[in-house]
Amino acid sequence: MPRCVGYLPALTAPHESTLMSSLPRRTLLASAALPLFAIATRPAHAAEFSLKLANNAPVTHPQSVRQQEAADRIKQASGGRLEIQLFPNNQLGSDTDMLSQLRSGAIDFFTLSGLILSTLVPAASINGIGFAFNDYNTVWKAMDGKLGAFVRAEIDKRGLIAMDKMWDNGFRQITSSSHPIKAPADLRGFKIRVPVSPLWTSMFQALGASPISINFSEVYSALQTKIAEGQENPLSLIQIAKLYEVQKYVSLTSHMWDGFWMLANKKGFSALPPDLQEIVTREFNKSALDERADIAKLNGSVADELKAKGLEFVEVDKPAFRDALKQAGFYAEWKKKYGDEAWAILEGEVGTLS
Ligand code: X2X
Repeated sequence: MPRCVGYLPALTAPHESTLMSSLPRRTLLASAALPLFAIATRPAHAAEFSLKLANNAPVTHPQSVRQQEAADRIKQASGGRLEIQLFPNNQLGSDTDMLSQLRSGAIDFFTLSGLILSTLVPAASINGIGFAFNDYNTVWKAMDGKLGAFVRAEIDKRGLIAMDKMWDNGFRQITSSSHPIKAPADLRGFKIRVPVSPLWTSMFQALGASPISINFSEVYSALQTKIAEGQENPLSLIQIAKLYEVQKYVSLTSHMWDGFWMLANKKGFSALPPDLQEIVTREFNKSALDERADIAKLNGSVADELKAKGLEFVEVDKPAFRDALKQAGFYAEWKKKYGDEAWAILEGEVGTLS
């Protein structure tokens, strides 16, 4: 208090009038200077557009690595005007959460499995039909060709944009912690985690299993705590996400091929100047091809690495799984769901299925 009293009289000292008269000008100067100050302190290279890209893949997965590279090239090619920040590994939530965020515009780009996207765009799961694809040549011919174009047009109707080139996830294989899966009978009552998608649930029900829908963000812990006995994913992901730590056996069923669409919120993407849209499209498509090559390379070595980690590889009666699906009416049911046009495009690429 005494210090305060001592201070205040100084302001009301004889030279008070000088001080007071100078105040309004100083205040004026200060307020006028504020916006200038704000501009001056903005980072020199602040981008004109700052967008968010999210995925469910571990940071070391080729998907995340190649997406970061795309973001770096986009920044460079746009002269720093467009900055894309990558949020990998479910940092922004589960696939289900991120799909909502993409639709609301909270995130701008998101890579999502076509099968999970089918909760919004039913036709988008079509590439996951059991045993439709035998090899990568057929996959890329279809997804870079008529089947992919058909699905992208369906995605477009739902307020999202899918870039031309799909990213590889891979041919999916069944893992188990309880017993080896050799034939469909081994799946009876098997508690298998599947991603959130009607096609996945339907397929494993048709095979006699007890599928449980769980987002990828929860898979490791679901397996660890035995909420699920098994799951199915490509070998590359089983390795990168360390699922071998909580699983004992892997069966090379290759029961479906799964890939990721690079999705954009249509409203947000269309608001970008055309030259930036072109850069983004070009660089994401380029990185998708790089990522496909990475996975192809990984596929050559990953089985040995998984064996070395202690995962036991199981011989399977693959045709028996396909026959079981047929007998359960799986193909007939899904042909009806997709409709004749879509089914004809699929069969045009892979041959007769039903
Ligand atoms: O959720 C999965 O299993 C994953 C990572 O393969 C997909 O994104 C479909």
